[in-house]
Parts: sequence; structure tokens; C-alpha cells
Amino acid sequence: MALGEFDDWKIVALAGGVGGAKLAHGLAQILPAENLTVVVNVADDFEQYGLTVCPDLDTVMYTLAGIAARETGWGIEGDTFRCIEALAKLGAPDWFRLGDRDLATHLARTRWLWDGATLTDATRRLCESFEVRQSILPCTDDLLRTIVETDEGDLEFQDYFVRRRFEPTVRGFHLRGLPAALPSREFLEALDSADATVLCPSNPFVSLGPILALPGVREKVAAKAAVAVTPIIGGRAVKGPLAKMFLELGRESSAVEAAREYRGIIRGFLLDRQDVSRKEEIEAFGFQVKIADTLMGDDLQRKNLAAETLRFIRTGLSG
Ligand code: FO1
Repeated sequence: MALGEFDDWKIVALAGGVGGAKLAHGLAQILPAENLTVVVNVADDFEQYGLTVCPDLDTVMYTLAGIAARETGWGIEGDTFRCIEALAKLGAPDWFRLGDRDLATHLARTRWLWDGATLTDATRRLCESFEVRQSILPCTDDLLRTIVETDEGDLEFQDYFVRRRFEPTVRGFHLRGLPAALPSREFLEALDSADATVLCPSNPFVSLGPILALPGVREKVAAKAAVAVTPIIGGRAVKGPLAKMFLELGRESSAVEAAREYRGIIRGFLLDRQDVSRKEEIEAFGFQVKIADTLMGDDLQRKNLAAETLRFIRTGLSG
């Protein structure tokens, strides 16, 4: 790839958990740091031991800092778990595995929030400490929480996802905090100054859904070039419960159904090579479709997919 091919471009990436962080890392490898803003889901944040835990923000931050745990994608590589083990001995909950160094992040953030900082401010301070030069923004500074409606009743997101290992059958979702929650000023400004928006391969219901549900966001994203990268390859989610969610909601688990969620928002969709036979169905939504290798195993695959995504926006989108 030509050095500096995308130097004059400002991109907003919308991201959730591990899949979103990987593409954000690919974009970070090819865009000047000041030209990339990653806007992150906060609807799976929660409070544990009185601490504000923001898993998606931290996953993106640790990934861009190059310190994310390699095997899981979340937490810090090489972290120890002495505090949570001690907490378990005291009878405190240990189902959410917070590492010792990771705990420092939650302690610092919670302290700043108590002192009156916004989540945007706290995230900026953390990014400075971890030497992340790209801008990472929570999508809102207001309370926004995904509630998963299941056959066992309504569950808070991490209760469903980690404590119950996404076993309950999903019936639907709603967001606590809407319609009061607003996109942050910084998020809206980033959208205004961006050339294009990339919807990372994150769960459309529980990762990108909450960001797009904030008042005015859909319209602003749709007003410029926006593309999404498929979160489903060959009917399977690369990670997490998306395929299971589609089936439980009575839908097919496919890239077509994922693309359907972005009607009226995006102009282009990156479809995995494995799913080339579904291309026309996605084009029928009015999208341009680009076939690509969307699995991001290593740093080079992340970078290549990011470059393909930006080239698609630059040369492949009409109108
Ligand atoms: N996911 C798990 O499945 N089990 C965990 O114990 C766990 C701990 C954890 C700690 C810090 C953090 O930032 C993320 C953590 N995650 C854990 C991941 C997280 O719950 C999910 O990846 C996201 O919320 C889904 O996007």
C-alpha cells in the first residue's frame, strides 16, 4: 500500500467489543492518529464493587495501546488476578474477571467521575496515560444500558453475557436511558468533521445498536459515506452471541440479516469472500457490496481489511 494513501482522510469508526477494536487497530495502522476517532458503545458498562467498568471502551483502548490480552481480546496481556481471587475468598462476586492492572483503570476512572469529570474526559485521561494518540470517545456521557429480554426475564447486559454465558434465550432488547441519553458533543463534532464513517464488525443489536439509537446519530451517519464490515462470516459470528441471537429472534444467522440492520444508514457493505453467493440479496437493500477477507487474525489482516474498507469508500461508492 502506498505510504500516506489516506493521509488526508478523517474517519469516524463506530465500535463495540473485540471485533470493533480489531478493525479500529487496523485503521490506526494506516491513518494519521489525529484523523481517526473511534466512538465506542457504553451500553454494556456496569458497576462492580462500586466501580464504573466500561468493557468496550477499555477493549478499544488496550487494543490501540498494544496491550490487550492476546487470547481473549479483552483485559491486559499478562495481567494477574490476585485481587479478584481475594475478593472471591471474601464471598464477593468473581464472575466478571477483573485483572489487577485493569482494576487500576476502573479505580482511576471512577475517582475522576466522582470528582465531576465526564466519561469523555476520563477516557481522554486514560488514553493519555496509555499513550493512545487516536481519539477514543464514549458515544454518550449519559446513562445508557442494554437490557436483554430473555426467557428468564430482563437481564442487564453483563449479567446475560458473562454471568449467564449468553445461555438464556433472547426475546428482544431495549435500552435503559433513552430517550434522555444524548450523543456527546465530541461525538457529534467528530461526525461533522469526518469524511466517512466505518461501522466495525460488531454486534448490530448490542454493540452498534445503542450508538445508532442515540437521537440524531443515524441521520448524521447516513448524511455522509458510511460502510459496514460484516460481523457474520459463513453464518457464524467470529466471536460472541450474534448468531445465536439471530436464531432465537426467529431470523437466519447470516451476513444478509446483519446488513438488513443497517438499512437507511450505510451505502456500502463489506461481505466476506465465503458469503459471495449472498451478494445480490444485500445489493437489494440499495448497498454497494465489496467482497473481502474479513477475518482479522493478526495485525496485518487488520491493516489489510482497514485499507480495503477505506479504498471501498474512496473508489467504490457512488452517490
Ligand atoms: N468477558 C467475559 O466473557 N468474561 C469476563 O470475565 C470478562 C471480564 C472482562 C474484564 C474487563 C473487560 O474490559 C472486559 C471483560 N470481558 C469479559 C469482556 C466483556 O464483557 C465483553 O467483551 C463485552 O462487554 C462485549 O462487548
